[in-house]
Amino acid sequence: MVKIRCYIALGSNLENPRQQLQLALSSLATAPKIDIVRTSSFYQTTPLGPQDQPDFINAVTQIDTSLSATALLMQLQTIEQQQGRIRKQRWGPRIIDLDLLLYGNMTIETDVLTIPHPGLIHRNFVIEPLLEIAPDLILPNGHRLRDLVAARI
Ligand code: ROI
Repeated sequence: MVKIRCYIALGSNLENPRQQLQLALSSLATAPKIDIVRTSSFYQTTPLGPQDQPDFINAVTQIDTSLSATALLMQLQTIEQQQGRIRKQRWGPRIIDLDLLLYGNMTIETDVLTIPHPGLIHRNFVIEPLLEIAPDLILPNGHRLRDLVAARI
């Protein structure tokens, strides 16, 4: 079976964020057709957006999956819902956020999914854990993430 290497960003700043990340990781580990390869350290980060909310805990995990990108996205949303996340308030605090960053070497643009995730190269709370577990990562556009970050003004 063909397995696609993917990266998922995890973030939480409500209701014991470290525990929320652990719970999401164990749900991923037991989900069908998903193998966790490695997971970054947990990072405590100041909120991007409104500052009147708790610090976040962020991490990135690398998985291999035989799920389609859409099926994987649905699985991530199921896990978010299991952990009591109601709806995505933009810029607001959240119990758990699971963002699909990369799906193999593919570029995807549909109504529900943009891959690579548009926030990927702009958000330090994603870049730092991602480079920890994949220091030589090459993006679908052929650029090395590390080089893009180094060139950023
Ligand atoms: N800020 C940080 N530091 N980490 C996040 O995961 C995060 N997620 C968000 C917003 C509210 C934009 N800010 C964040 O959705």
